Amino acid sequence: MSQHQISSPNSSTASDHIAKALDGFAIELPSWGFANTGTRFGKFVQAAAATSLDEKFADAGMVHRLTGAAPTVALHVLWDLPGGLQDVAHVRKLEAQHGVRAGAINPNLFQDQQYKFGSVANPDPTIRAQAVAHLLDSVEIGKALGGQDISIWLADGSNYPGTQSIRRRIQWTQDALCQTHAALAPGQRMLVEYKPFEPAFYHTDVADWGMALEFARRAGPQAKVLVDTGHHYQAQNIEQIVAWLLQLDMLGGFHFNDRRYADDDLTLGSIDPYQVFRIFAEMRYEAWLKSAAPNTAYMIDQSHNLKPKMEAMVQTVAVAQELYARAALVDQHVLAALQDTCDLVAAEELYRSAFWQDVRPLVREWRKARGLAEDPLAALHESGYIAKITTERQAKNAGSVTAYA
Ligand code: RM4
Ligand code: MN
Ligand code: MN
Repeated sequence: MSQHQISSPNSSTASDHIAKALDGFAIELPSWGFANTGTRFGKFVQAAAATSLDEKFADAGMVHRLTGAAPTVALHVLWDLPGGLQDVAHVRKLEAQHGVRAGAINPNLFQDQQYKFGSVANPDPTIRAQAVAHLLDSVEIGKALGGQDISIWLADGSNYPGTQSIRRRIQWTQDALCQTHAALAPGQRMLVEYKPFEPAFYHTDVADWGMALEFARRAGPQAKVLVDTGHHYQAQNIEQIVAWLLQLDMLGGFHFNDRRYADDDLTLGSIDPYQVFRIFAEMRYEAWLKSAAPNTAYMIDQSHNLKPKMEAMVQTVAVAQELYARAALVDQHVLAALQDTCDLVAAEELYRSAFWQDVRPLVREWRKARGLAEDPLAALHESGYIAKITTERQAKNAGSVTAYA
């Protein structure tokens, strides 16, 4: 045992740490998480799912009112703004009406028929140009709505060896990202997301953080990397990637979800809460080091096929708050000292104890002090909101599937 004090912080300190951390914690909701989605095998329609952008905003507003931590909604251009810039005025109205703002703008380069063999990396220059035009439209939408991020995920890749030139596709992808970056306004950012496989099953053009990092760096200073927690191979040490990207000032944002196998879109922390804690602990370390929270967007990217949407979203935000609160309990000063003296067991115990602390009573206290529902899930049930939207939407939902996230 070291000479350092490693007992868990006394409860008033813990409650202060947690209150301060939660005051600064916000996580973005995905518009597509409120709509009916499915797997490639089937779509199970939910009577209460949102059937329009208005309903997505209404749902997001409700989640924010219940949790106090979800002030923005990520939008998917094709699903939410099919009219492009013309839809911006409507979004503005919804923002005012529901008390949540538009967040990251997600171009959609994976659904239209012309993208069968790729979008920005399609061998056909006409299709590449269409893809770039959509990226540029998305940048303009972002400017009009005033959000910070254009969040780019490319489904491009190939299914069989030898069928596509990996090398030429690198160049095409780079060209598109450079053109997009050139259109950004000051203060706007472009996030490059990576994913190892699916829908492409042999090679994916932006398959891992190294590729995303290189693409972002070559595109320009306003391009950063987006880490989707579900987009890694099984044994990948995700917090190490997070640490590297923080070290390089290249971590633009997260898409949070959990998984057991691949891109499963499960609820954050449902399979491995310690993984989420470890990621948040790296974020807290960065904030401690620089005395300021990094400009990294926390976003949810989950689309629940079986769980009811509203309940799952409220649960996710609450879980994120709890795990972030636990990470805030790591005493960075003491931990750094223990690391310096290679006091392995004490360092690990300090880290682990923060994870194992049940912060729920303190999070409740914080909610109460901020005038929020102490138990957001219970408050959702008691509010009658679910019953109301089920009645309003069930006829519209019968048989319809609006998106395929
Ligand atoms: C992808 C990726 C993107 C998301 C789509 C719907 O797997 O995670 O971020 O926009 O799904
Ligand atoms: Mn994602
Ligand atoms: Mn995904």
